[in-house]
Amino acid sequence: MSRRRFLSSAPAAGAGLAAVGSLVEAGGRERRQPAAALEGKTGLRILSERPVNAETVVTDLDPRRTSNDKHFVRNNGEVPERALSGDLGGWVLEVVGEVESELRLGLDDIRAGFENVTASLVLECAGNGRAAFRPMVAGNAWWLGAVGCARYTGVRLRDVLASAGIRDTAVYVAWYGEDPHLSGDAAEVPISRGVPLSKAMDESTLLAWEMNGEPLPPHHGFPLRIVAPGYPASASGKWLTRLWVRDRVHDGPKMTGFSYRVPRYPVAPGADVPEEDMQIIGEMPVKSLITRPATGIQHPAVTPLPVRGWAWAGGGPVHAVHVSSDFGATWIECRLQEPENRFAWQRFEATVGFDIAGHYEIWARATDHRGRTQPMVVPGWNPRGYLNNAMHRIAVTAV
Ligand SMILES: Nc1nc2c(c(=O)[nH]1)N[C@H]1C(S)=C(S)[C@@H](COP(=O)(O)O)O[C@H]1N2
Ligand SMILES: [Mo]
Repeated sequence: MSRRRFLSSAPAAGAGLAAVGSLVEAGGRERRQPAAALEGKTGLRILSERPVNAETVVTDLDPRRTSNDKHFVRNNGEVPERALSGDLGGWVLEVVGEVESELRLGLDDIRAGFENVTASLVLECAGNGRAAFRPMVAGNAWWLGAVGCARYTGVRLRDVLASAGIRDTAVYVAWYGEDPHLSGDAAEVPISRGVPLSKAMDESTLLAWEMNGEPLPPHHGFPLRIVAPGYPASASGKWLTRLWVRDRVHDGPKMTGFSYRVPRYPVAPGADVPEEDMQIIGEMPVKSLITRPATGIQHPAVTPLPVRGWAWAGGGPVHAVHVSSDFGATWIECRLQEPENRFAWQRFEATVGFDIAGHYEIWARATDHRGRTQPMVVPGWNPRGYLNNAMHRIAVTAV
């Protein structure tokens, strides 16, 4: 049976999940399915195969660093031929626009020309958690797993920009990649986003060629990508060919309209928001995930249960994480580790106990350095379902 037939005979990815009204993760309902388009990937939950969109199962996010085979994939177009073949021939990165001297750099020029940096960095799709919005919204029905923390090696974007010489007129740094548009029309660009100059100049914003010690895998942007941690992962351009330093906010495909933008003011669920009232998403909100235990487990009521996971925030370190095993009536402060480096996620751990056998939920709630915590319910409905940082809840049966 062909891959296409196999997939079309399967139920729509995410359909079962989207039907789950509760925020409790649907234990046992996960669909893990191999697909030829996801070679090099194992056990991801596939949302679509063309373009490839696949998320990580939450318990697979337990290791400190998300491995290349488990990291979520969010593609807007096709994977470029070059990324599949690994052929660098003819590849250059152009740096153009509001710079003193435009650059054309090969990968060796970049590696040898600037200080090399290695850091563990969280990338989270702004649409992570979209499946829980009601009314439902269009787009990939990400549940919890469109996030990962991998170790990237590259150079600082700011060093490359500085070598080109940034003009006073520069306000935004836009990128273009070589991923073909799904239409097959070479003139069309699937996505071209960017970051404000201040974010481009942040020491943690990288041009990376390595992910967890290996060349960037085909799905993750070979040969070079931006990693702009803290911002929606859509800002982190893959398969780079060109950086365009701009004198205005970039207006490439998926920068404008409703893409990666939210209303400037809180709107009612289902509201019809005028396009001019939408603004670009910047720093991602504080969030956490319980990676152990798995939701749905049975656990002896007399034995304390260790709980752990990761917490992160787009604007700085996480200040505290609390867990509750009584629907939020009482909270325990977790042990919280320092991040491995800026924009790496932070390990939290706690031990919860159960008085009597029965059904429990464990909730986790992180607080950022400004004192903002995760909401208990799905926050701020918006037309495309971005920025759902509701607390993660898992179910445990104490027996
Ligand atoms: N060239 C290019 N860059 C891209 C994309 C894309 O489709 N093409 N998708 C963006 C989006 S929406 C996300 S969430 C991240 C996903 O990165 P990952 O697939 O490595 O997890 O890449 C971003 N960079
Ligand atoms: Mo994304």
